[in-house]
Amino acid sequence: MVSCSTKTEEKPDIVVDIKVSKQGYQPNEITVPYGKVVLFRITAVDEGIGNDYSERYYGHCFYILPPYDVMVENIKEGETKEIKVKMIYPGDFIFTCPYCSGIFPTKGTLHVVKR
Ligand SMILES: [Cu+2]
Repeated sequence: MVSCSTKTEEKPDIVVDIKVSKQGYQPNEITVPYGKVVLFRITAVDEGIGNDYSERYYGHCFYILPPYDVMVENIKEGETKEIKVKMIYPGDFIFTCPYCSGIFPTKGTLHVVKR
């Protein structure tokens, strides 16, 4: 399969733990080095948009906007989901929860810095 995704299966250089709730992301400002592989571990502290797991969407989400364009969906309350991303674009990027960012302040900034 050909993919231009920034998602990777490479070994992570750095681990970043993030909590998400209706209060937003904690931390909501994250700085990582350019060129490295970052393992993001996202824990949902509350039920987000809901805890009906028969629905298409529930819990919270972690979405880094393009050009990264990587998404972790449906993180249940109390659950931790992981994604590895190679930081191939320097600059500042928004991450958000598309499910609930219209209602709650679930938005943050990812700074990818060249050393
Ligand atoms: Cu959410």
